[in-house]
Amino acid sequence: MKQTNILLGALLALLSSLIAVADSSLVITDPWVREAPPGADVLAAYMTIANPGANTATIIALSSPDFERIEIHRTLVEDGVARMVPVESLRIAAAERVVFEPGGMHLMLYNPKRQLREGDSVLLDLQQATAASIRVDVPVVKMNTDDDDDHHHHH
Ligand SMILES: [Cu+2]
Repeated sequence: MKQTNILLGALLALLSSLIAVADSSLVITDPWVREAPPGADVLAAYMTIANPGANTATIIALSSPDFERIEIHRTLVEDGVARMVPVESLRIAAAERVVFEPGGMHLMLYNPKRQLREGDSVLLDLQQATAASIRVDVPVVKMNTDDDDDHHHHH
């Protein structure tokens, strides 16, 4: 009987360590999609993605039932001119976080399949290289035009 308990304890310890390794979930905070004028064929989304795990996480693709295509963009300023550069895959080191914000990194959402207004929400799926994909429910928010620092944002 005592032998059985020891085995059971060892098995439980093994299981919990396996679960700890498999749990490499990213933590998404403050996600929002910026409301665009009616008929816009591209919208931008912002969020903070933190990696509380012990391993580097890599986002290899994003998709959404509400958009045809999603790209990760970095904003580069060269000679005073801002331009957007697609990022093929996004690596987030252990205990690091990546901030997507107006004027910086952002998600580019192409060809919305419905009109999106403030108060709506969209689903985004973040596909990871070595972990399950993450589904995020993202509200559509109207950005205050007074602090519009995103005027370069034309395609
Ligand atoms: Cu962009």
